[in-house]
Amino acid sequence: MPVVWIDELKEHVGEEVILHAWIHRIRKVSGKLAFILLKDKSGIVQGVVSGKPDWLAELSNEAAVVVCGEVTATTQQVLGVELQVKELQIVAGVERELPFELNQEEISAGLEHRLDHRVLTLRHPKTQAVFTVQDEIVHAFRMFLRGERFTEIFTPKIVATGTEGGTELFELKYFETKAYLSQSPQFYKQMVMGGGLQRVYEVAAAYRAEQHNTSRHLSEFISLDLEMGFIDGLEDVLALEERMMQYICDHLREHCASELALHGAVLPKTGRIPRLRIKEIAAILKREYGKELTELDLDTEAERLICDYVLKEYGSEFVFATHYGRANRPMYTQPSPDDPDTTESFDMLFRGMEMNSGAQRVHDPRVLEESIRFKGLDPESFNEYREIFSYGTPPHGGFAIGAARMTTRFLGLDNIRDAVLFPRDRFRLSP
Ligand code: AMO
Repeated sequence: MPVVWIDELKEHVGEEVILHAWIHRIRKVSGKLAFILLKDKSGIVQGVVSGKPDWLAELSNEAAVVVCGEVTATTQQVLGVELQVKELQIVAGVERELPFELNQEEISAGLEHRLDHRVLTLRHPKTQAVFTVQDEIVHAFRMFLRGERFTEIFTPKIVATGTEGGTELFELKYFETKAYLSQSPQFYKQMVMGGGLQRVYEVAAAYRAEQHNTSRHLSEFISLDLEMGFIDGLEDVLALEERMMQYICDHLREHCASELALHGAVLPKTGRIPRLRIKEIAAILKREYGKELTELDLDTEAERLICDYVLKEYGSEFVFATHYGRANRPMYTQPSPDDPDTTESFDMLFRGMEMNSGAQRVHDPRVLEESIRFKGLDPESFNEYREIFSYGTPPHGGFAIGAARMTTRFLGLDNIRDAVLFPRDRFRLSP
């Protein structure tokens, strides 16, 4: 007898099959009939139990079971089939009271309580859907880039220096010396690109000692990074991301329709993404909302307002905010030739929030040295990073997307922690 997934049952009408599942809900009806909802990672199906088998009294919600039954067609169920249960074996029972109900439309428990019992929340279809969608986002990211002849790389997360400036570094004891947790694969992805792999990407954890507990920052996040050599300018990077967003959204439409529906999520319209320079944005924000920018940078409110504006004026939920101030971007960012207090940098904003940062990088070793000094840093301490720039490193650029931010925004979740299996923040280090 074949072991099948619940979403394959309709291909087995009239046959006897085996399911590996958990009990979602038990509904006993009068007389000799009971209904049990069975769930596996692919869906939920109704099992019809007739007679009063011995195991029925032992059964509880969330027990792990192996069920054998005949698949019958029905118009009463969304799935179009149900299972006439013949045999059921409880392979692992439930020994303690559940911390919350798992078979209601929502888990009615606060975020912290849910995170304390994170693995159990995965028994809820809506929670599970978040991680299915995230898996497909990352899968699409990889497939798109492989199609563009990018190579996946793996770079160290125990490092000797920070890359992004600022103080958000986690320090650790490394034998007789000090090391840090990597904030970003930034230097390595550039070095490996210039080394000859030309187009590279990485999917890996990045670490930031974020002091503030916000709904969009964590101490550890999965960063979808890429770097591309031989670009003509920033526009090549923007065009690549535009095509990537199209690809990811098409992929989600095709593979995650039911998960998106569970969250009532509507994917954005893709296509041309408006590009607005920070200086233009400053003028728009002042004119339309009376908001002054004090730097060539956007705060949270500015990101939200410009997204509102672009949606209204251009009908796009995405916007590329470009040309951030030189003071506001790290030393590896290419200064703009036509406007030296700005840089060839960008953020992609989506539904009011920054999804990713990126830029054309400095590739001329002399400009790099000057740029490091401009930031008040010592070029000598970046010698290993700088080496490849003396050996034919072409113009290049790239960006990094926060996987959880993208998942959060696509699904309309309130807090980034809902899109991370085991979030790490200022106050949470377990489970
Ligand atoms: P940046 O520091 O802007 O750029 O990070 C890139 C993207 O990573 C996500 N992100 C975070 N997600 C959750 N918690 C955090 N604390 C957090 N910090 C950042 C965001 C952000 O847009 N090296 C550059 C990228 C590049 O230029 O290629 C960098 O790390 O989605």
